Amino acid sequence: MKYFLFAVISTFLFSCNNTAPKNGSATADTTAKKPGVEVPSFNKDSAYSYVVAQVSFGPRVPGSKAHEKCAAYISERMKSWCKDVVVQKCRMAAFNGKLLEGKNIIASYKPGLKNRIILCTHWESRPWADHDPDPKNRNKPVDAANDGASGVGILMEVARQFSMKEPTIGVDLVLFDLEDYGPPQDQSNGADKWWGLGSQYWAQNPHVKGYSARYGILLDMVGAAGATFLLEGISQQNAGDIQQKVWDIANRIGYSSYFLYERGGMVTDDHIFIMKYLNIPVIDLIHLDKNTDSGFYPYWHTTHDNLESIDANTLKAVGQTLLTVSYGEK
Ligand code: AHN
Ligand code: ZN
Repeated sequence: MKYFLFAVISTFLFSCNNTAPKNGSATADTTAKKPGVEVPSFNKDSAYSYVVAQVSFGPRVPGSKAHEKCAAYISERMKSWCKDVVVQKCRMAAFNGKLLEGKNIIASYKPGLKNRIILCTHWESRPWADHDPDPKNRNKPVDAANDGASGVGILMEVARQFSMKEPTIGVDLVLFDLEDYGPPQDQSNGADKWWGLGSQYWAQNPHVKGYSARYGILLDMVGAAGATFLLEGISQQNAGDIQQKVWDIANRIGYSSYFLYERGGMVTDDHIFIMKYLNIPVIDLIHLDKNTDSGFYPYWHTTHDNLESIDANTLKAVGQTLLTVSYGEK
């Protein structure tokens, strides 16, 4: 677990959390019904096709043609499903002195409502596969089918579902740029600030003045075959009640093999900046694995993070859970 960084953020709220499942006998019922709430079926083939489309541009590395084309693709599709889309441009300095041009893409449903939640992920690719087992590959960019495209594919299908049936509450789908441009070696404490540059910008300059939301769910590496979502530590400390609710819903609707009630490490990710600057509790729904050196999904920051590692059934488990959470909120 040596790559986990321990963020010290003094403004975090604390909440008590009991991680025991409320119902240990979740069934394979994927109709996803809560009394009185009809939840549409998340289309996994649709989500998968959006992952394929992104990956087909090539690695979406900041500054590249693929990055520019993919931003246009995502924002055009989102505009077709949502009338309130903002493409927020930002310029951020990277750890290596480079100035990066970023685009955060925000689709807002019922923007006038104060009662709202955030569903977010990052869309761009890491420029270096610095954890590839083969040293020759470590300067190559990452396809980022999982660490990038998977979360976006899911949120695009969520947007398409919302276009057919709006949730009761407001929802912001926020696709961050410039998440994955952190320094190539493990530089332990102090390197946190070089990750999540797009979310740092948005959290300090939200697309709406005085922006707030009840809570957020961040997706990170949510498409691999056999993914395991452990209870990420910073989320547990600061948004334990949200984490419990999401895990309970996932388990209730049949996804207990993905959503494990097992504590994972603490991850420096976009959620910490939303909590720090906007004081909104956010959980990280992230593929963690205790059996890898990194603690992450086995192909994390390698050239093997490509389409072959993606399974539409994992997209379904996460997407159906997000729809059930969203339509269940009053
Ligand atoms: C660190 O490696 C410090 N954080 C991982 C955040 C991340 C990168 N998630 C996906 N890619
Ligand atoms: Zn990454």
